[in-house]
Amino acid sequence: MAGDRSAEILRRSSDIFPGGVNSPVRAFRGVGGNPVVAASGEGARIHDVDGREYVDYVLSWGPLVLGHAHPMVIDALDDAMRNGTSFGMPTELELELGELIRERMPHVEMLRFVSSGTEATMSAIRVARAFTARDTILKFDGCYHGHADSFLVRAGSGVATLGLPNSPGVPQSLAELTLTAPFNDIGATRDLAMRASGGLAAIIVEPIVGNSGFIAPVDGFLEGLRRIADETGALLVFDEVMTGFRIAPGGAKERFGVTADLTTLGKVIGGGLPAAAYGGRRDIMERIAPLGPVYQAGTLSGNPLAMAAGYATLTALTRDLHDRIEGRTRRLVEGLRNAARALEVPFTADHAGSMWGFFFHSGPVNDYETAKQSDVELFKRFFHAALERGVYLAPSAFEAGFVSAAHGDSEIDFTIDALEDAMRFARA
Ligand code: KE4
Repeated sequence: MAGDRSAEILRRSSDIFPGGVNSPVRAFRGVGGNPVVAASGEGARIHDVDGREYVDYVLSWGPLVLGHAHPMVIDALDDAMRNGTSFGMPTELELELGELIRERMPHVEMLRFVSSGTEATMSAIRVARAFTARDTILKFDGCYHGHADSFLVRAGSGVATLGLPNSPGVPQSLAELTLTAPFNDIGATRDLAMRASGGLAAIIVEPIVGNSGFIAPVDGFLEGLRRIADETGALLVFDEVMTGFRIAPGGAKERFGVTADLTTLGKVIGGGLPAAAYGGRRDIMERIAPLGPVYQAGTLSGNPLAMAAGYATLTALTRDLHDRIEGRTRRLVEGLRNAARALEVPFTADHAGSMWGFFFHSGPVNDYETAKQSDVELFKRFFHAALERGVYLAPSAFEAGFVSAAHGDSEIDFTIDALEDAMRFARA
C-alpha cells in the first residue's frame, strides 16, 4: 500500500490532474490502490516519498537502460546545460546522436527527431500516407503506438489497462481508416490488406508487442508482413519506440532480419529525457518539410539536453553491455518460471534482450485475445505483494518489463526470491 505522504500528494494531485497523474497508466487503475510517488532513483532502485525502496523494472517505461541517474548521463547533462538548454537551432549534439543511431541502424538512412513516441508514429503515418497517396492504415489488436487519433483503435497499454474499447473524441470517419488485425495472424492480415478499399498506406506493428504484456512474433510473421507490404504497395513501419536498443543492438532488423521502410524510436534514445525519432528510407523521408511538402515541426525537437542524455546512453550501451543485461534478464525470467512451476501457478514468461514480460496463463500467448484470458485478478494480488516485498513492476497486466545495466546479480537474486514469495502469497 502507498504510504501516508504518497497518499497526501495524490489527494492534492487529484484536484489538479485528471486521476492525479500525467499519464493514465501511472494511476494504478489496472491494479487498484494508490500509486507510490517517486522521490529518487539510483541505478536499479527507486525510493518513494515515504522512504520505501524498490528494485525498479519499469525504468520510466523503458528509457533507462543504464538505470537511474547513471553518472555518464548526469555528466553529459551537466556539460550540456551549462551551454544553454534549448536553441531552436541546429546543434552538433543532434547531429552526433543522429549519426550514432544510423550507425547502429543503417536502414534508418534519414531521420527526424521529435519529443515523444506519439509524435514519431503520428509523423511516420503522415509521411506514409503522403508517399503512397493512400489513407488507410493497418495496426494490430493490442499494439499501442501513442495517443494520436488514428492509433486509438483497439490499442494496448493504458487503453487496454483501463479496458477502453476505443477512445471517445476520435472521429468515426478517421477511425474507419484504421484497420485492426490480430497480432501473429498473417492470414487475417493478408485478407484485410487485400480488401482495404483504396489500398493500404502502411502496416504499423510493434515487432515485439510490449503493450499487451510481452508477445513475440511467431516464426515467419514479420517476414509475412514484409511480403504483404511489398505485394500491396503499403509501407511497413516498425514501431520500435519500446523495442529500439532493447531487443538487440541493431533493433528488430538485427533480431529478425526483416527491414521496415520506416522505423520509429523513442524512450532509450532520450536516456530519460524527451526524445524520439522517425526515419528510414531516404526517398520517403525526403518528402518531409522543408525538403518536401509533408509538414512536421517541433519547438523542442532535437533538444540539446535530450540529445546529450541519449548520446551518452547509446555510447555506454555497447554490444557487450547489451549482452550482459540480456543474460541477467534471461536469469530473471527463468527464475520466475521455476518459481511458478514449483508453486503450480499457470505462468508463461519470455524476454528479448533487456525487455521481458509474463502472464498468469499456461501459454502460449501469441495475441491480445489470449493475453486478456490471463488471470488479471491474480496479477493484481501479485503486483501488490511484490510492491510490499520491494519490487516495482508495471502496474498493469498488459505492459512489458525492463532490466538495466544497474540490475546486477544481487538485484536479480533478490527479485527472484521476493517474487517467488509474492507468488506464493498471491496464489492462495
Ligand atoms: P510516448 O508518446 O508515450 O513517448 O510514446 C508512445 C509509444 C509509442 N509506441 C510504443 C511501442 C510505445 O510503447 C509507446 C509508449 N509506451 C507507453 C508504455 N507502454 C508509455 C507509458 C505511458 O503511456 O505513460
